[in-house]
Amino acid sequence: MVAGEPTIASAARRKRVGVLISGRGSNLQALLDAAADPTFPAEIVLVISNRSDAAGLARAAEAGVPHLTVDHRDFQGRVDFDAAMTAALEEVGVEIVALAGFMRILSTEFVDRWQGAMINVHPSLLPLFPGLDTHARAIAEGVRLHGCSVHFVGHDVDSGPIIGQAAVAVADNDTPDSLAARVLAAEHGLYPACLKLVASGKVRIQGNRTEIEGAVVPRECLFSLPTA
Ligand code: DQB
Ligand code: GRF
Repeated sequence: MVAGEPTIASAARRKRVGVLISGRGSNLQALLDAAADPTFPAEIVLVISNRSDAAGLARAAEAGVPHLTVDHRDFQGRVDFDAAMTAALEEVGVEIVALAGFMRILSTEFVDRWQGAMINVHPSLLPLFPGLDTHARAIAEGVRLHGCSVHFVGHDVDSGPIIGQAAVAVADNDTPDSLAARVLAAEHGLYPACLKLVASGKVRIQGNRTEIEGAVVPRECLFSLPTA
């Protein structure tokens, strides 16, 4: 430290994040927007899409973030495809992988390599409704609360310790699309908030649960009890 220079409190180096996408990239956009703040503890250093036509690639370009397509069809199998992604992520020193609408199931090898350092946003209140078509299934099951989860990626699809969740009320006249739109807006708030916690080293994995350092949990209930 140089005498006379101002010191910046807790100016820890920002964690280097790689984002994997397959499509629209609205969650990628939420992460890019959050990381545009220099005090955010993570920076997006690489975006990888398995599809060259993913709209999210243009969002990365617009934000000036390096981006590339790793097309799964160019590889013999999942392990080779995943190894190419790991190589690209390692080449730029990625420390945290964030899945954002990435639609390929990841191999055991890839999950092991990024164990505890890979997060995903899923459009349901896990462990309800893993997999696809979550909004239609939530409506079919008649739940009054639906929402989204951010979790560490485990070996089983949409499994792994949950970091945070956001709940959305289901209306009688919701369609899968109308419900998806409100859940998506919740995802855009939840995902950057969870990445911030992970990147600042505040999230500890304890078996299938997480513990958040310094967490003050709100005690209110969120009722979803429609009134006439
Ligand atoms: C996803 C969950 C399911 C799918 C995609 C993404 C899915 O079923 N896609 C159609 C099949 C495509 C294919 O053949 O690959 N959520 N990998 C592991 N664990 C996860 C989560 C996602 C993607 C890959 C996980 C994942 O929790 N091992 C994102
Ligand atoms: C989101 O609903 C996310 O939860 C799910 O895939 C969708 C991706 O949307 N995993 P986008 O590409 O981020 O707009």
